[in-house]
Amino acid sequence: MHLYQHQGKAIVKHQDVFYTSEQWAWDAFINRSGLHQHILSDLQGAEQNTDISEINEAGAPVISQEVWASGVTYLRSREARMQESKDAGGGDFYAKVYNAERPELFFKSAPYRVVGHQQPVRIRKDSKWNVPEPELTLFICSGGTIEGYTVGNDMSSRDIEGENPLYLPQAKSYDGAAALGPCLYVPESPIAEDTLIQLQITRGHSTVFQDEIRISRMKRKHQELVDYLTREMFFPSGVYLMTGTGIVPPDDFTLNVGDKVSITIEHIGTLTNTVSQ
Ligand code: DO4
Ligand code: MG
Repeated sequence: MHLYQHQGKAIVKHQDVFYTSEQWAWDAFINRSGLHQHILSDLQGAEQNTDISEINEAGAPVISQEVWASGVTYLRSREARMQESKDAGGGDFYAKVYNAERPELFFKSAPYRVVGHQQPVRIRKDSKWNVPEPELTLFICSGGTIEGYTVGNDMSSRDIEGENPLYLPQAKSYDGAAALGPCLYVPESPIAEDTLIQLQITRGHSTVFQDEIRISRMKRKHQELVDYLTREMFFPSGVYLMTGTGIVPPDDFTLNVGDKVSITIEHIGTLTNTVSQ
């Protein structure tokens, strides 16, 4: 089933039927262990709705949830970071974290900075080298279990990140740097290991970059990332965790204002954002 956030309430799409209820305040509705089963029982008393116009106005599937992110979980990300930071002597850090037991986890966004499907993502005015990072994003409830998935874009300023690894928070966190959507996918069992992630960047009428990768290429298990994230932190309304990128455009590529970034993850949907400044 797919959950859309509209004006703070959840709309459920299940077997091509939409369900709504005034009772379904987003934070409380999604923050339950065994969410899929809970929703199946909620649907019994809910109103069926054939008017799907509200879906087009759905916001990011976030009200009070922080967004965290994982780094260097795919070989391609390790290679790209080593290359961009080699002059700063930062390359070794990325090789080490790729192989270390402890993953790289960083704070990506407060909920009020997250943008949804069809809203603009931003590139920083003080950066000249920017890329989107298409990432499967986990939803973990306050009990610490993975309850759903969404599509994430971890917008990144590669020149700032490459200048010094200590600049990572500035390369990763700014207004419009985190996009999530278009919905929260809540399956009965964990998402398939061969799930495909696709990225397409269009400029005017041309595709200027596209690539794809399966989540089976990720070095770490989802549960491993979640265990580290929740070791010493409690998230009262649950939390989103981006799982890292396996797609990085070549080093001569940077996003331009006006580019359209579309990220599709099988079973979930497509998150599309236009780049602004
Ligand atoms: O270590 C820097 C950031 C890594 C990252 O965002 C990724 O691998 O997706
Ligand atoms: Mg990333």
